[in-house]
This record gives sequence, structure tokens and C-alpha cells, in this order.
Amino acid sequence: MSQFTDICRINVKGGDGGAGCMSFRREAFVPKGGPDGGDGGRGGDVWIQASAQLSSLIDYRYKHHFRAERGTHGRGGRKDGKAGEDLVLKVPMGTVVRELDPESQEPLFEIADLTHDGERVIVAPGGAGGLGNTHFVTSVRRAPAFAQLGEPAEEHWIELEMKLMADAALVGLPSVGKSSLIARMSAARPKIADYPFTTLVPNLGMVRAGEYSYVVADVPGLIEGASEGRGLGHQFLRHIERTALIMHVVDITGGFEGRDPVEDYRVINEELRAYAQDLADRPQIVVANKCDVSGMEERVAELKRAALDDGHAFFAVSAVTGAGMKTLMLECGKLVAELRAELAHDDAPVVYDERWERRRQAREKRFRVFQEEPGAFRVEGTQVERLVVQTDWENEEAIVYLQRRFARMGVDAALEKAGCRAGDEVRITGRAFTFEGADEFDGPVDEDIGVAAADIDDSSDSCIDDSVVEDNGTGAHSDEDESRR
Ligand SMILES: Nc1nc2c(ncn2[C@@H]2O[C@H](COP(=O)(O)OP(=O)(O)OP(=O)(O)O)[C@@H](O)[C@H]2O)c(=O)[nH]1
Ligand SMILES: [Mg+2]
Repeated sequence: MSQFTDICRINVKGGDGGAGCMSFRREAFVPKGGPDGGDGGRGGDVWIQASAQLSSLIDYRYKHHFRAERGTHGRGGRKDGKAGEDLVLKVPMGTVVRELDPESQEPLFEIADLTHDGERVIVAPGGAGGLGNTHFVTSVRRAPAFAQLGEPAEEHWIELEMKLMADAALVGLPSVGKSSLIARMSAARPKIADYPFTTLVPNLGMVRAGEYSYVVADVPGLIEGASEGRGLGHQFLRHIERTALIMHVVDITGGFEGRDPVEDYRVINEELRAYAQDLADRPQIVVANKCDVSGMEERVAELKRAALDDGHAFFAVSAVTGAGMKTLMLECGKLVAELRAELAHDDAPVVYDERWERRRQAREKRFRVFQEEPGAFRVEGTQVERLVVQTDWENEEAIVYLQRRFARMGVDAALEKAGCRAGDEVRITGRAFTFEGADEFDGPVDEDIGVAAADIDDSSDSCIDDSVVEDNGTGAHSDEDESRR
């Protein structure tokens, strides 16, 4: 595989919930027994899970759409539908998961940074199963002739980015001998040649030295201007963001152009700083390579002085003869072990699911109301629209139930504030209703909604706090934005 696959965008969708069942018990000589429609099963969730077995995102390069299994429908005799299977998508450790804006495909926010084997996060929850008609029995509605449709599952575009998980990164100008060094230090066998940009993608190697073992990355050569996108190394700079230690390799001979090693050293550090101050502040060791070439003593001394002045440890080695390599590998191992111990201290476990789910839920509960044309208003919002989709429009009772839910959620009140009057048209997704006025459902409606309300109820129902009522310039006006925020 020549191409290094490290970023991909995929579409994930949970399984749809199964529909609830509308059914009545059949008994001999009883024309219509009690309601006995079972609930629909919930749809499966889509998970992203880090796995130590994987080392690339290649699985997601050609396949972009992933769906979890749907729940099956409820049946008569109080038989509930079966829940859909979850779908678990495995990714390498060190994968960052982000939610994308479905339209612009720009990252919205980070969902998770999966760094440990087995760490996982739900990226697309399955839909809830619809409730069977048994749930809608109340003191006044003994024989509810409706059930809920299954909830359509969430669908999202997400971005997966694999970041290298190396402990140390070999950084330097092209042809300074980074690949030669990793070949000396580990079992990695990257291509080595005397022309620049031999290495096109990062190579990883496991180094064992004494009691230490650690992973080193050989990154494509950086050149002046790399931080602004020049050369190849730029796209890999962000991989270095995760390594605890930078092994800054300098060609002590100055290469074919006879460059000054101290100047080379400064150029690279300047690029690191320009890319991110954090990279320049990262623990660094300076490695003078090609010290087998004779007559370099003075240059070695100069570079050593520059490195020590900056507070960096200094090593003079030869990847070709192996001189100085053992010390370098051991000292690196010691440093990496110290840095790891430091990191372990501030390695507080991150609870991705909650943080991200809360934000998503808050977003979904929000709705906005605006006037589309005289006498016609539109309500937009994920949860509001989902309720409409879950309603069986052939069924009068189901529609009445929906209207009561909207009243409780504050949709009616928001419509009224926006200037909607009885008789006006209210549009939600592809449906249109006639507004009957907000007063209709005033007062406690819980008893009337009965069991169903208690079952589906969540605190979100009083979500008027989250709603956004907008003035679209057509004269519909509300000051809710100011008063609520
Ligand atoms: N004399 C001598 N030559 C070396 C040493 N290390 C590497 N070289 C030579 O330097 C050249 C470049 O080596 P590479 O290991 O490919 O350099 P690199 O830094 O990986 O280069 P890029 O991948 O292009 O950035 C090759 O011709 C190597 O044989 C060394 O210690 N001594
Ligand atoms: Mg190389």
C-alpha cells in the first residue's frame, strides 16, 4: 500500500425503531377485547471502537455508508419486536472522531479521541421502538385505536482521523539520515537513498534497548516553509503533535550543498515553532548524524553548544557504523519512560459519550418558528420533526396525541409568540396543520395523555427554554431570544 490513509469521512446511521402495534385481544364471544399491541424493538446503535489489532483506516477508504440493524415491529398478544443489532466499527488506536456538518462537511466538534484499546463511543444511536396501543389507555380512552410508528434512527457524517501513536519522532531536513536511523534502531526497513524526500509516508518502528521499549516514527523530511505547506513534511507535522519526544536529526556534514549544521538546526526549530508553539516546547534531543565522516569534530562541538544552550540533550552518532547508537537508544528509552510517567498523571479518563450526547441532545431539542408567508408558519427542529415522522397520519387519534405533545413542548406557545393565529397554517417537515390556538391545550395535560405521557416523558418536554424563536423579517416578532439566553 503506497498511500497512507489517515483521514476519512463516513456516513453512519443507527437502525430504525420498529413500529408499535395496534391490536385488540380476541376472545370467543367478546367482540373487542382489551388492547394488546406490543412495542416495536429499538434499532441498533453504531459504535466506533479502538482496536490494537488495526493499524490503518483502510477499511473506510472504499466503503462509506454504515447502518446498524433495524428493530422489528411489535405484534398482537403484547409481543414486542426484537431490538436491532449494534454495529461496531473498529479503528486503530489514536483515532480522533469528529462530527461533520452534513452540508458543508466541515468538522463541527470532536466526539472522541480513542487512544486505548477497546475505548468506544456511539456515533449514531438507533431509533426507539414505537409504543404499542396498550400504552395509550387512559381512564377516558379505554380502547386506543392507534400506536406509535418506530423512531427513525439518527444519521450523521463523521470524520475519522488516525494520528500516529509514536513515543518519539525523528524530525529533520531531507536526507539527514532519519530512515537510516530508524533502520538501525528497530526492525523497520524503510527505503534509504541519497536523494531528498525518499520517505513519503511516516514509518513506525519498535525500539528495544535494555529494559525499555518504545515506538519511533520516521517522518518525511521537513524543509524551510514546511509550516506553510511547503514540501511533504507539512501534512505529517500534525502526527508529531502526539509524540512525547522529538529526536531532531541533523546532518553534520551539511549534505551536498555544504550547509551549516547549526543553521539547519535553527531552521527546523523555527518551522516547528511556526506550526505550533507547543511543538517547539516539546522535549527534544539533538542527534548529530553521519559522524563517521572525518573532520567533523569542530562542527559537532558547535552544534552541541547550540543544543545545550537550548536545554536539549545532545548525541553524536553514525547510522552507518552504529557508533553512539547504543547510548542514544538507551537514553531515549529513559526519557520516554519519564515522559510517559508524567503523562500518566494527567491522564484523567474522558467521558466522551456524555459530553457529546448532551450537546447533541440540546441541539435536537431546540426548534425555531418563523413565518414562511402570510398565514403560514414553519417549525424546524430535530425532535419536533421526528415526532411528526413517528405519527401515523391515517389515524385521527394519533394526530390528536401529537398535538397535545406539541402543546407540552411549548411549540404552540412559540407559534403564538411568533404571530401565528388560529386558522393559520403550520408546516413541519412535509406536513401542514391548521393552528387551533395555544389556549386549547393549556393546563395540566398529563392525566389526559395518561400512561403514554408518563412512558415517553422526559424532562425535555418542557423544552421551551431551549427553543429559538426567530424574527425572519416578515413582521413575525418575538423577543424570546434575548429573554432566554
Ligand atoms: N556517511 C553516512 N551516510 C549516512 C548516514 N546515515 C545516512 N546516510 C546516508 O544519507 C542518505 C540519506 O539517508 P536517509 O536515511 O534516506 O535520509 P532521510 O533523512 O530518511 O531522508 P528523507 O527520507 O529523504 O527525508 C543515504 O544515502 C544514506 O546512506 C551516516 O551515518 N553516515
Ligand atoms: Mg527517509
